[in-house]
Amino acid sequence: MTVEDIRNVGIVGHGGVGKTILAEAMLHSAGITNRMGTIEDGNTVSDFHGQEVERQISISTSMMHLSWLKHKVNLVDTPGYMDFIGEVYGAMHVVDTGLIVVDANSGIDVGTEVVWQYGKEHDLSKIFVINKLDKENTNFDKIVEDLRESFGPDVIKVQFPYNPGPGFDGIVDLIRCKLLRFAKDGSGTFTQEDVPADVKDIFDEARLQFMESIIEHDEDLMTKYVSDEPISEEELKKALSHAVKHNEIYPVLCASAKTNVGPARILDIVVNYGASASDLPDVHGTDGDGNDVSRKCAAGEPMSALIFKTISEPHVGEISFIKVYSGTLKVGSDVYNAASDSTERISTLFVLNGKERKDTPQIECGDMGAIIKLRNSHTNDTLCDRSAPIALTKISFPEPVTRAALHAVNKGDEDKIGFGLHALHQEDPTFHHYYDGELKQTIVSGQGELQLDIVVHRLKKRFNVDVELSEPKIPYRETITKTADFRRKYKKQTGGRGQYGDVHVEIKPRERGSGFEFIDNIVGGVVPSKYIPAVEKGIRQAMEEGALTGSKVIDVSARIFDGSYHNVDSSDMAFQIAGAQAFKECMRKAGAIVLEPIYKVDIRVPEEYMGTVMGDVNSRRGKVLGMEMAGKFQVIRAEIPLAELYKYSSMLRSMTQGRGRHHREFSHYEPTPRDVQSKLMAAYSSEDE
Ligand SMILES: Nc1nc2c(ncn2[C@@H]2O[C@H](COP(=O)(O)OP(=O)(O)OP(=O)(O)O)[C@@H](O)[C@H]2O)c(=O)[nH]1
Ligand SMILES: [Mg+2]
Repeated sequence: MTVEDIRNVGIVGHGGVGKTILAEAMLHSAGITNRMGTIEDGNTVSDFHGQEVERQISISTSMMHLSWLKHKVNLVDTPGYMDFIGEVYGAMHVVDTGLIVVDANSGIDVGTEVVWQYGKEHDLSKIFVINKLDKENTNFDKIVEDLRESFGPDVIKVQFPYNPGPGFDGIVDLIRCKLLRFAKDGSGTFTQEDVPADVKDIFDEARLQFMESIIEHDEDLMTKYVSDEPISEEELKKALSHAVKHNEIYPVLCASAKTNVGPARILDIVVNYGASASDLPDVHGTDGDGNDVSRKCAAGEPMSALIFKTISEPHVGEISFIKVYSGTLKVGSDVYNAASDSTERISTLFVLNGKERKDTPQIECGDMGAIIKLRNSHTNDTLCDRSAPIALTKISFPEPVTRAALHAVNKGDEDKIGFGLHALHQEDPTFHHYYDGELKQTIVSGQGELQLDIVVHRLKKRFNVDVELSEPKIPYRETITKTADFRRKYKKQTGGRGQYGDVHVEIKPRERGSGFEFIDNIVGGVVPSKYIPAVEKGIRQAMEEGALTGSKVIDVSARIFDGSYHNVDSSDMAFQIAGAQAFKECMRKAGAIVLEPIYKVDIRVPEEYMGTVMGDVNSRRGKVLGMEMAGKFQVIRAEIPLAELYKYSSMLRSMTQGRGRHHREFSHYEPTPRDVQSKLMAAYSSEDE
């Protein structure tokens, strides 16, 4: 196989639209399997992990491959749940075509938008598949209209269903100008008939629109068209292929994956019109000195390959999924990883069909596969020729939208947990963990609660440790509302040398977000300048633990303007203590309040859920800042206290039947309402006792 004969196809889209079953149908059509598995029986090629079978959703990207019309097609089935969006971004980073699957009942969903957007930013060639056309109440034309409205007029209908609904078996194909009639036995084969008379008018109109869209994207054809010269089918097909490969036209195709109506023809179109890696621009990266370098997808180039995903399998260890971008990756070779500055011996290469692995001696550029037992290489690392080092452009992963505190169930497991968390982060860079010294908790964060649950499950299964998740503490702050001053004379006379430090300190509120300011207003050396840093240090120490809730004090200015010292007894220590105590006393008089972190939250939901979601934002003490339409969605921009955002992504999912999505970002600190402050103070004083 040369690179032109390979198609790397990512199957992407909203949750539950039928991506895994579409892959299943394609594998069956290509003779890879004897029969199609089902989600309900948990026996699909792609969803083979225990948790996938149990929960009946995809969690992990799977790789499969088949041969079609003398081409090799690599299928990369991705999860649709937003919790696993990192998997999708990884896959979309390396494939050449994105098959965006849309449910014929629900149409465009937040997941459709997300993958469209990512594909658009990365210049990925895209084909839409409207699936589940065997269901009642579908409206193919309306969905195509919505797609064009949301994603532009270059979305074009290349097929339409002849008899959608139960019994669906006919697709009118605007390339072949035929009705394709699919076998009822689920084999995926089809025969051709003339376009039936009852849809002839619809066909004529659709075909004209289809032709015109292609012609618009090709100057030569355009010239011919306006001067009424004939355009051959061959010319039209060539122009279509060029436009699809170069991301200028986005065909819409039909399927009922479950009954295997359509997938075979989708494969035809992917092979005949879809991009191979050689159609894409050269890939970029940086060399050892940080200079921009590029690689052509050609056999003669130095080898480069990107690890876009890692999984860990019992009895096997780490499996790294890769795409080779240039040159050839060979078993027995030594490759270089610039990120870890290490050399790895390639002992085994695989091609995969779900969990089934087959050894292969080499993987050519433009092809994909897997490596086992790399020691120092992780997701997003590049493997390359040592003589031509390159770190390819990395997959950019989204910021976390959920956080939780993680605790060991059994004492003494902390080291094992730390090790496990680190390994899980290297596998899945959208999962983060750190120990928060302020909150004294291990905080884990990611793209959703389900992702965090899976982490807990993996820690148990692979690292044999029990952990629990709970609501994490909130990093509250304290500040003051009034100016106050206090003079503290710290004096101790013990046997030998005594202690003496005397400071008069004034504190003032500062603007929110402006931080701490220390002012030295001592005149005439009443406190010698050598002790001033100790006073500041004492104040800063006192600010670490405010009096109300033990939280950090922020946005205060502290000014020392008077005091005294003792020739023998004064010391840094004495002034530090005096400074800290003076500050604490000032705080008591300065109308201290508790501040809480407020997050800026963007919530995207289909319009029908807007009322529910807005009501819920209000009940979370949120402030709605604005609303706008974005395609089919309403975007609500709000500010919500972090304390009210625990498990928000799950709540939003259940409020919107999985059709809402949110982003969050820290905004600022704000005073807590009085009742919240009282509760926090009560909790702190009982904790103190
Ligand atoms: N009627 C009908 N049901 C389908 C079709 N394709 C898939 N389904 C069903 O839809 C459900 C979800 O299918 P999956 O293939 O798991 O969907 P998915 O997009 O892979 O889901 P995630 O990976 O979890 O996002 C299953 O119950 C399938 O049997 C179809 O063409 N017609
Ligand atoms: Mg799936």
